[in-house]
Amino acid sequence: MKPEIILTARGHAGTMATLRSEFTCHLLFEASDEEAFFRKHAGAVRGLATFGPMPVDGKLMDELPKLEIISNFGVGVDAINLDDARKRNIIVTNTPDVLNDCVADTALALVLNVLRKFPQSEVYLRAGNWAAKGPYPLTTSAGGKTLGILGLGRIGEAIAQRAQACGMKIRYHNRNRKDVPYPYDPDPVSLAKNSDVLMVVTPATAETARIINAKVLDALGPQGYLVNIARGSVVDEPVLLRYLQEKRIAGAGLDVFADEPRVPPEFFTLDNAVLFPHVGSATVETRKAMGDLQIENLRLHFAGKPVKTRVA
Ligand code: 8YV
Repeated sequence: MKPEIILTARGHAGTMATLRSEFTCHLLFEASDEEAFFRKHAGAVRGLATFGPMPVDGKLMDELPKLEIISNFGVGVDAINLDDARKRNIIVTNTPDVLNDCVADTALALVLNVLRKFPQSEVYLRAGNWAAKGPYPLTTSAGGKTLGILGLGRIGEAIAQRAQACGMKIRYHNRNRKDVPYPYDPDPVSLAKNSDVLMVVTPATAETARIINAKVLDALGPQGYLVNIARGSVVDEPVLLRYLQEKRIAGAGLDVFADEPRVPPEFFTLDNAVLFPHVGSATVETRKAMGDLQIENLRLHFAGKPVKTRVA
């Protein structure tokens, strides 16, 4: 008998095929009547494969009395209430490490694109402006600038390596100082003050909600840039929008937003922002590796073995 699991959203084709071959999968995202869906499957479901921002809280866990494991596709588990899971002895797993390089590539791309305005310069060329109006205006170099990393974990370290290859200097702030060769700042405001580009990599938790606020943006200042590849919730988005409109910071590179996939349309008219549709880990290779790890955790658990990447 294959263990029964619920899938909250559609994974990529390979992940879906493997999940379906090893487990009896119930597809929540295809259910037209969620109540009826839960009535039908709740009694037998032992696992939840989660994808994306759908909240998984105690209420949902209580609807699934046999739930043993929540296996998330992605490193960020902010959509899952970890306290509620812990209280119910439900294991939560995620997919760390396999996405570090890809997300760090995206972070560096945002730094370069926002400083050098490559996307805007391409639009300029395609509009025929090069020949008509002359060269694209000069932009800002990355080399020699300081990148302040808020949340120097495994992804942050991969970003630091790449940024150093571009000649950038690194500083950081974490709750606890680390044994790394980079200068430490005791809080986000000091980090912003000492940085040309503030890179937000910190996980989204109750403590980090809107940690990037007016004070931090004031410290970053009119020559400073913000890059966010973490979660939209760590930034006070309306304040950021206003600071970009009023040029109170120089620019922003954003891969994440507060209410994805909805992005406030006021962002679309900004010349000093580069906006990506949450593509941090979105390559075929990385998404496959993430799916494989998500499945491996389910497989190990249902074989009675310890999972590979349990969330602490
Ligand atoms: C994915 C992510 O876009 O790992 C994460 O936390 O944000 C991304 O890699 C997301 O998990 C897709 O569901």
